[in-house]
Amino acid sequence: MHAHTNIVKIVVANLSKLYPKDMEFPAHGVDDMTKLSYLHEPGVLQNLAIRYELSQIYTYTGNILIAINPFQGLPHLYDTHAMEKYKGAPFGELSPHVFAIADVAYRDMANEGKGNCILVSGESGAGKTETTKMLMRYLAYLGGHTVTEGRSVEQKVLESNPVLEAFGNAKTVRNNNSSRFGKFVVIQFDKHGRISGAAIRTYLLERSRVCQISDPERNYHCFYHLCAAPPEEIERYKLGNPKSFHYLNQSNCHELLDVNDAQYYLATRRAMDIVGISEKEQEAIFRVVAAILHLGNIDFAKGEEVDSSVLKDDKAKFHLQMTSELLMCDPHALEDALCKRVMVTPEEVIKRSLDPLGAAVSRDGLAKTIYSRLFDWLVDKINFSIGQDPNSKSTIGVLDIYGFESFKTNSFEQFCINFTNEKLQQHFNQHVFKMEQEEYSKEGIDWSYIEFIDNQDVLDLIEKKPGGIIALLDEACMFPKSTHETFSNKLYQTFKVHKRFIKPKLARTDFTIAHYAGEVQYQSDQFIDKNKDYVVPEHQDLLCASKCCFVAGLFPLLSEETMKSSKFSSIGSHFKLQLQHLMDTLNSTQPHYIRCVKPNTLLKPAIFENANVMQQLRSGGVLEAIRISCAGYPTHRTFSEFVNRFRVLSPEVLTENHEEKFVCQKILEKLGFTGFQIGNTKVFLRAGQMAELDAQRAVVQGNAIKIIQRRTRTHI
Ligand code: AOV
Ligand code: MG
Repeated sequence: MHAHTNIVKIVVANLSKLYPKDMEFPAHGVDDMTKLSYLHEPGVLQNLAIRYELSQIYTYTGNILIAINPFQGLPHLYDTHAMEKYKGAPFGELSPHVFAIADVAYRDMANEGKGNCILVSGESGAGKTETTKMLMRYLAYLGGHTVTEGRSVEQKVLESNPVLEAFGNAKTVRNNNSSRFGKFVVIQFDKHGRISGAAIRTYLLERSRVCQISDPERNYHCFYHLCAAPPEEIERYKLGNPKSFHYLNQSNCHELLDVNDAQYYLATRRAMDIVGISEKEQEAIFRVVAAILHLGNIDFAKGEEVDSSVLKDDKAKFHLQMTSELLMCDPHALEDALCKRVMVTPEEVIKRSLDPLGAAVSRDGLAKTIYSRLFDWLVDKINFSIGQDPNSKSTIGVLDIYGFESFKTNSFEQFCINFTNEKLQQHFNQHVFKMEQEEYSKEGIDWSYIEFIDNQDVLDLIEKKPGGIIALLDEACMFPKSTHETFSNKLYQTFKVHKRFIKPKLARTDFTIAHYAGEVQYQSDQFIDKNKDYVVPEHQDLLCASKCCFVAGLFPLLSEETMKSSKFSSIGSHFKLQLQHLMDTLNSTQPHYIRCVKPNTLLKPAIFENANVMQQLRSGGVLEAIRISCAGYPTHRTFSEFVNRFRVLSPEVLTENHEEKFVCQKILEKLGFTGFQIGNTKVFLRAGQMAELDAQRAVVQGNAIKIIQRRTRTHI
């Protein structure tokens, strides 16, 4: 076919699938979706795609920021110059940016003395953690100190990130630096708007990764960092190539492209210095990390007695020796703790042997416990070192959780991660749709209801008490004869007709949940084990007796009572409670939302996969959010808040001693605003109007200051 041949292609389409093209669509797209003349999926998608091609990764939807992962460094976007520009700039005046969101949160916090929070959501690899770090950097810039000696609070807050990432992030199929824990950082400010403290709360670290990884994922970064440490350290800890350790060589991926583990090791140590972890503590931390690697190499073989186990060979003996040296505990006691179990019967105490498989499970359990205690220690230490300000009422919380995940095999960890995302999605729904529209009707303003997809039914399925999946799992854990088969059958029976629960065809123990972001099929075989929060008493005794006070400190002596009570403690229920506390905290603050979008699954720059992006926008309720921002009133203020803030714009209205409601109306009319509504107790403003009012207020106040200055000068 010749290139110049005109090809006429006829496409037959259903009329309902045709959307009008916006003829006035600007070549560069629009920076706020509410400015689109037609609101439909193709238009929204096209706008994002055009902007992404021009490296405009941020776009507003009213007050919500959509951030599309650039998968490449854009340093100019985040440098000091950019921070200076955004400081105090009216919202919407400059191009959309994370800094603008942080700036609004900071000003709301300062003006109204209220708690604010910034919630960053999106699927795994969408850019939540990077976005959170930018937010924290900007808040540190706004509320920072000039410190002459020692470390400032904000430096410690910022440097907590690399430390926690080294120990809590890992490469997964979805993201090379995937957060395997949730994090909520509350930054506290004094009455001058200066950072006066901070508190870091973390949520459920993925423990199984410590001893079980699959290709091409990696274990936690810190293990590889340590294997790339300077030679003296390698020699001291008898480390070497990651390939020689069972906990690392289950996957063939040991190195990451563009990541130099040796440099990261040094950077982590430096960050530890800054957050206030002493040299001695750092030595102990990495000694424990090394011990875990050696522990993983202790292999077992069948012993002479039936169902018993012994160390497999000389190699296993060497690693046992190394582990006990590094943890400073008795090697025989360590061997016993791994290979034997103490059984207490009413008559006597018997030591029972474990078979090689049982011993390996015991070993892995020990590794997971040590690691998660180490992680908790780090968080406590950082919090202690940063310090909290008990008097601060002005706070900004920044939430960075693990994003929605769906892998080939999904276990209890994915279940908890996706449960977290459901909770956050519900918070978004509640604020953006439910509460917003309830407020409209309560205040009696003109409004026609906008529908959205409520995910309350998924949450009921997971967390309802009694009868939800977590409750049924707890029951299964308490009943000694349960297996994953009985647990799965119970689920199948209970949720036979649940809209969000599916028994996959051919599956015998798998179950599928229709999450807000898509269906995920879970393998139930390890749910029961993984839900039990249990430390083997022999492990506890062993490490509590360690001669290293750091190690012993990770395993404090338990009270008689806790020792005796064999009541099982449920990870799922505990996690549910933690999330509930988090939601309570969030509900008492003013939220700001950032929705991160992952443009492609290749993790590469400049590739924008339409269907993929559309799916994320749809499931996150972005289109409905645009609709509500276009038609709705994103800003509400009580009459007195409004009058206090904007009286300067029209002082003459006040002199006439009118009702506040009337004053609000007058101020807005005088300035030529239209489209706002006056409710029963509040003023409702359209998108952008608040920023416009603030800008005018700044001008008037600026002039007033100039006049005062001029007057003072003439007096002199
Ligand atoms: P996530 O936090 O949302 O995933 P990250 O924030 O770790 O995702 O982002 C994944 C990767 O995308 C980063 O390592 C960067 O390489 C790149 N990236 C993200 N945002 C930016 C940005 N603004 N500029 C440049 N590169 C960026 V997870 O924690 O897996 O849910 O659990
Ligand atoms: Mg992350």
